[in-house]
Amino acid sequence: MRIDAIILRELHMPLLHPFETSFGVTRNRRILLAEVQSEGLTGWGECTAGERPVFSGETTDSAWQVLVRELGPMLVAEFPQHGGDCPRTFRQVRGNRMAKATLENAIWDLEAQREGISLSRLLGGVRESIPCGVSIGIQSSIPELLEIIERELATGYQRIKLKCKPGWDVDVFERVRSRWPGIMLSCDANSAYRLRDEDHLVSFDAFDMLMIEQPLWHDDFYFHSVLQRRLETPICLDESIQNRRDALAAIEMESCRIINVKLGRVGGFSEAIAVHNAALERGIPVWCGGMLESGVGRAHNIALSTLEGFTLPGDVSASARYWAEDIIEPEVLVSSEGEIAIPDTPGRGYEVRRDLVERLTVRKETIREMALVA
Ligand code: OSB
Ligand code: MG
Repeated sequence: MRIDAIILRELHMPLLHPFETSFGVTRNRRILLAEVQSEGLTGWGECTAGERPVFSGETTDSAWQVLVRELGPMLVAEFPQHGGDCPRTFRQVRGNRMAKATLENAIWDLEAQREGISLSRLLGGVRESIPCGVSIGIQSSIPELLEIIERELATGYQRIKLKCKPGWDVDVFERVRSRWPGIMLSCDANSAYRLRDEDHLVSFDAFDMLMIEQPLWHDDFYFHSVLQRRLETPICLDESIQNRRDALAAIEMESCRIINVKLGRVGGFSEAIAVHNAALERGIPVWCGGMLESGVGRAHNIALSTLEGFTLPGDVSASARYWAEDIIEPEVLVSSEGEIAIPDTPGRGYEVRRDLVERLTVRKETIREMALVA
């Protein structure tokens, strides 16, 4: 495919509710979108980097720089036939996986449109609907949290994930479990604990959770394997898994029994599929994580979640949990059974609302192939 232009945009989108994790509070998202124009078609990609380098080292600003100076020019200089060609196009650039995923995922969207099939089908998806869970941030009081859980369960969500940190853990779990003994429950520490907390973490076993997500360091496998030997509850790795080799190492070392796959964190659809395949071959269930995405990233997460190994409910939930107005049409809707139906129109399956995107845009830059000067 000839790439005619890449248009980068930064959008300011206030979250409906502040989202608090062990590393801080997010109130306003700075969403970076890439629109890739090719032969009359338009593919869209979203960068999942945060506003600050606290989940990963990348940020909206760092990704913008790398896209404008490095990845954008590399992509327009080539004629990628497939989304799967992008890792080779970008191979010179180290790291910056969220920036890379922004463009790679847009090329997959374009490819699906060119082939006239849904993105899910192009990826090899097998599901017509996907099971959904919610990730609930740290609240200022337990009663407030209980009210939110009650509402999410009434909406139909199949799994409740509680963000936790020292001081917001066992007391919270106790109250939640005594009120809802049977729900599918998990927690996510985003690396808030250390080895000295080992006995404390072992006490989480009392709450019969589906998993404990990323309790220790963001870049660790070994100490998670030491902890997993003492825990009955499966550990799920998020931050630690940056590619297929990491997944293999973590599985081999028994650092985890479940893997969270995030498109941005692993660098795009190609590597996400590779992580999924490695886990599936070894009997390790995976699920799709979320990064407070707008509709574009959400559409990609939905397509990814249709792969065979995504057997657990993901953090892929309705647009209305995050935004007063999402930038796609239709919005992402979740059924009363806690499922999202997979669209079967060509490409990502959700239209981008250009008028709204334009209104939310605070910066814009177009990358084209450099004109040859005679
Ligand atoms: O660790 O899964 C995480 C949000 C931002 C950064 C990291 C994480 C999260 C979430 C939110 O848990 C998931 C969502 O998009 O709802
Ligand atoms: Mg996580």
